[in-house]
Amino acid sequence: MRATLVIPTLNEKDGIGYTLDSFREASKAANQAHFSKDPIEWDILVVDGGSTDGTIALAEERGARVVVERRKGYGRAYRTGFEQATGDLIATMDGDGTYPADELPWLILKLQVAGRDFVSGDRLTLLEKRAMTMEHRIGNWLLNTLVKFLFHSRLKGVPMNVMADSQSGMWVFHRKILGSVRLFEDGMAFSEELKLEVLVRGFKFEEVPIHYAERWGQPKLSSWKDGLRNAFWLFKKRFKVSQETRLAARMAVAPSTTNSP
Ligand SMILES: Nc1nc2c(ncn2[C@@H]2O[C@H](COP(=O)(O)OP(=O)(O)O)[C@@H](O)[C@H]2O)c(=O)[nH]1
Ligand SMILES: [Mg+2]
Repeated sequence: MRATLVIPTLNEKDGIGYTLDSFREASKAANQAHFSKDPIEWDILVVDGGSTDGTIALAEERGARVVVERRKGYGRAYRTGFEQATGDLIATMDGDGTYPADELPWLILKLQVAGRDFVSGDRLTLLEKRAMTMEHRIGNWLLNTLVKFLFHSRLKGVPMNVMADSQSGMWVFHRKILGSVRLFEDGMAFSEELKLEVLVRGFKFEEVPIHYAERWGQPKLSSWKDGLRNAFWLFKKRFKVSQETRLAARMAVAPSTTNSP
C-alpha cells in the first residue's frame, strides 16, 4: 500500500529531526509487526512555510520531499500538502515531536479493520499536564464543548456521540474523501474544519486516544487569538451547515411540486 505522511513546518529545527527519525523507525517496525502482508510504502512530504532556521535542510537530509508554501497558515500548508499527496492513505502530524509515530499503526488498523473513513488521534483522554500549557487545555475544553453543543446532531453516528479533541493534528484517512470534503480554512481552524466536514459529508469518523508529548521549539499557535478565532469560526460553520441543509431539503421537495398537476 502507498501512503503519504504530510507534516507542516515553520521553523521547527528542534523537532523535525526527531519527528522524522522516530517516524522512520516506527513505520519500519509496524511493517514487520502489523502490515507484513501489504507493507506500507511511505512518501514523506514536509510542507514548509519558508523556514529560515535550517528546517528544510534537516528534512531533506532525512529523505523527505519538501514543498515550500509561502502563503501563511497551518490550514494553507495542509491544503497544499493534500494536493501534492499521492498515497491512497494520508497520515498527518506536526513537525515538533509531539505526536507518537509508534501509535500511528493503531489509527491505521482502526481505518482498515473497523472500516472507518477518518481516524483522529485524541490527545486529551491520556494527557499528561506538562505536555500542554494551562491556556491550551482551557482553550481546548471550551472549543470541544462548543463543538458538542453546536454539532450534537452530527455527532450521533460517532462512537460515544462525542468528539473529544476537535483540535488534534494527527489524522489518518483515505485520500479519496478529499474529493467530497470542502476545505477553505487557511489558519488553525483547519483542524476542526476537516473533522466537521468529514461528519457533515457522512463519512465514518472515530477517535483513538494517543500519548501527546511536550513540544520541541517554539509554538506557532497563540492560545487566545487562535482560540477565539476558532470559536467564532465554529458558529459561522454551524450557520453554513444549517443553510446548506435547508437548501438541500427545499431542492428535494422541489421536483414533486413542479410535477404536480
Ligand atoms: N507551513 C506552515 N506550517 C505551519 C504554519 N504555522 C504552523 N505550522 C506548523 O504546523 C504545526 C502545528 O503548529 P503548532 O505550533 O505545533 O500548533 P499546536 O500543535 O496547535 O500548538 C507545526 O509543525 C508548525 O511548525 C504555517 O504558517 N505554515
Ligand atoms: Mg504542535
